[in-house]
Amino acid sequence: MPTKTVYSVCGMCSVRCPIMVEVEDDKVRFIQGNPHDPGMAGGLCPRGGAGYALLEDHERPQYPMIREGARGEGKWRRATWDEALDYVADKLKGIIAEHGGRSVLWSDRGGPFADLHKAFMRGIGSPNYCNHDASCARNVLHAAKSVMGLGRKGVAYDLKNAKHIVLQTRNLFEAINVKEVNGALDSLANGGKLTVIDIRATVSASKADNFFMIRPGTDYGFNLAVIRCLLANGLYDKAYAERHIKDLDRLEQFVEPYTLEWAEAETGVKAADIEKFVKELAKAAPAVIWHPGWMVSRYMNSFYVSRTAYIINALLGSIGAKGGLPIVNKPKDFGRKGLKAFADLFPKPEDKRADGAGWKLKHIDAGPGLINKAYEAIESGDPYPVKAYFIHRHDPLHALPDQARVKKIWENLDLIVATTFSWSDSSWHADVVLPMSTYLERESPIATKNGLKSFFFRRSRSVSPRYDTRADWEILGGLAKRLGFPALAFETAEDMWNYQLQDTGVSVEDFDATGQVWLTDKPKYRSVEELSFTTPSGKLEMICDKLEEMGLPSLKPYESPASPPDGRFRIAFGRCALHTQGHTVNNPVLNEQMPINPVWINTERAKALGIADGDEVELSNGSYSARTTAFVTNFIHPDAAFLVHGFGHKLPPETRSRRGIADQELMEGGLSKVDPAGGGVAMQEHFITIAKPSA
Ligand SMILES: Nc1nc2c(c(=O)[nH]1)N[C@H]1C(S)=C(S)[C@@H](COP(=O)(O)OP(=O)(O)OC[C@H]3O[C@@H](n4cnc5c(=O)[nH]c(N)nc54)[C@H](O)[C@@H]3O)O[C@H]1N2
Ligand SMILES: Nc1nc2c(c(=O)[nH]1)N[C@H]1C(S)=C(S)[C@@H](COP(=O)(O)OP(=O)(O)OC[C@H]3O[C@@H](n4cnc5c(=O)[nH]c(N)nc54)[C@H](O)[C@@H]3O)O[C@H]1N2
Ligand code: SF4
Ligand SMILES: [Mo]
Repeated sequence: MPTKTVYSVCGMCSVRCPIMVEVEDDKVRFIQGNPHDPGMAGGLCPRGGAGYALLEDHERPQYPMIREGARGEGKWRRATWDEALDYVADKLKGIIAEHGGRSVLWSDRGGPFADLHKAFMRGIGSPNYCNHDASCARNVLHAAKSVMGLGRKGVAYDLKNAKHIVLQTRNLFEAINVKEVNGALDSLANGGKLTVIDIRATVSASKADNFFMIRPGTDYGFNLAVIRCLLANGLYDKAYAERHIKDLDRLEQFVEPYTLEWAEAETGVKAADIEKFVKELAKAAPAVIWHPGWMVSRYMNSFYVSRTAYIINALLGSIGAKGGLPIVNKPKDFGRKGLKAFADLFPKPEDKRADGAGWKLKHIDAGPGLINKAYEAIESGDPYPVKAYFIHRHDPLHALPDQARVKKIWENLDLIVATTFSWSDSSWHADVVLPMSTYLERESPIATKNGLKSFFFRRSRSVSPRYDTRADWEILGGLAKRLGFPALAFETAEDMWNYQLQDTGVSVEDFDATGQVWLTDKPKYRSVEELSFTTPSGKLEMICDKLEEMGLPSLKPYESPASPPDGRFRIAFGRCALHTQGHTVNNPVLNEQMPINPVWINTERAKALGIADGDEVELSNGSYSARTTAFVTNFIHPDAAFLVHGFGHKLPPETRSRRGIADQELMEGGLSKVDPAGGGVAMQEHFITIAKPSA
């Protein structure tokens, strides 16, 4: 029998599902989805279930460490927490005295707990808080803003009530968010349709009514043809468009050349199939979700793929609609007060951001900026020197292309501090490693999940730390105290939570029963009449002035992507259900189930190269090559070579994760290939060879 049931929050990926942890004698016995949350239905994904193996893994950083040898050499000195925090604080004080608070850069993985990190940066006096998103969803965010004014999280995906879900560059059933999976399954069970547009057949495709295997990089052309088909055939929602869409006539003129026949030649999807599909959409409207994508740092025009996805949703009247993309509610929409932000403790720094977001790059959201652009500032010293870097829950050396170039850029830094709970290329290359307790051994700040219904949720400590590790609020509090802004140093987790909860009418004890506090019983939808958008015109904008002012077209003429030259393949990548990015490959339970990432190759292409399923193959971009096994299949487009991201680790402390290929290593010069409108790094603009190794 468990002696304790703890309601908490999963930390095996950035989704952060609510969980229930059964604990006996300070050991985790079982983890499941929080049964009190209707969206979870008690379920969990395989990675969430494997959390206990992370907790007990001795191959993770166990105590604070200070570098002794050269960066990345792996010579460390064990330090006490006081020593390590004093070391970081002293170094920082020197750097700040010489270059100012603005010379400190931070990057993390974003998410609901980032308020604490932003406050820490404000305490230091730096505007340079960045997250990982330039290599994830920045193009989607900027596309959303360019059409709706709202960010991508300003609308929800009402999957459960959708009558037709379109997944374009989105593998919902393997790139998992448990509640989204459950919502989509509910839709399918109720007769909803699913269309998948992908370069390969995924688990999502296996459940689809329509699966379109598209030529890699042609999605923008596909979408333009869909828009033309909707408009030319009067299949769009005219009353909605009249009320909410601005410059529809300019859109209509622009899409004129993009016929279905043109799209067939360009994308490889039959004109008649696209037409049938568009008619199905019009029939299901407005309960349609055309997913604008999640990981779309892929092409130089990925921003326009997402932007046209939002435009299609607008034409179907699904932005704001039940079963479509309803507007997300915040606590104030339910007459409630939100959490008090830690960032409110300190004034907003006046300096401009080093990455240029919001001023040099006026169309780029200043919030978390662009980490790759911040690196350019480290390199050039323009607009000012950047000398210290906190890498928190982020592995940029693995998440961005051009590892060698990034390391070179980092040579300009006087201090690199990594806070992490598992080893990563980046923490191995740091000057100081501050090991964090895993999510099962620490509390986090209370966070808000906004949606059709909003709620607060709390991560509690399930068990005591196995090693000499600390929670992030303890680490940052320790530094804040030493750096002279003790307001961020909370003595206990309760003190931190009480700060956040002031004036909300909610108390810390209210979380004890289920880990969550819902701010309403009923979901709130807005009627078509009630909808308004935060664009300058208050409408959904087909022409976005902010882009135009930067010399970037709102409606960009389509350019055909290059086909792979000289028998090469276009590199493509994505997720699998068993791993999270680069940080679960060494997890003993998950590694046992999937220790390597085979490369997907089309059967005909493989045959021509003499490659059989399961053969060892060598992938090369000319200057870098690595080996893995081949997965030969009809279910991938002949132009593409697909790898699950996250493999190919070479770190000494990790013994299980050496197999497979690091896809990012094959993207030479990739740090500078960036979608100019959306800011996302364009990681699939690279070609590689595949061959049987000669020896
Ligand atoms: N080539 C290529 N590049 C990619 C991708 C790809 O598919 N291919 N995917 C992109 C995408 S979608 C993303 S989101 C990024 C992800 O990039 P990252 O955010 O860098 O990836 P992760 O491996 O999830 O996490 C990085 C580190 O954070 C640590 N960590 C995880 N959780 C916590 C925590 O709660 N606290 C602390 N302190 N540390 C933690 C882990 O130990 C890990 O070392 O990579 C992007 N880059
Ligand atoms: N299990 C698991 N779940 C996760 C994560 C994880 O690491 N593991 N990470 C989380 C994170 S950080 C993110 S960002 C999301 C990512 O969620 P998704 O973006 O849905 O996941 P991906 O697998 O990166 O990419 C989706 C699909 O895009 C396809 N694709 C590649 N090129 C093209 C193209 O040119 N056109 C089209 N139409 N499709 C293409 C790939 O084949 C892939 O199936 O997943 C989240 N959930
Ligand atoms: S999707 Fe899986 S790994 Fe991610 S938070 Fe949810 S249960 Fe954990
Ligand atoms: Mo991501």
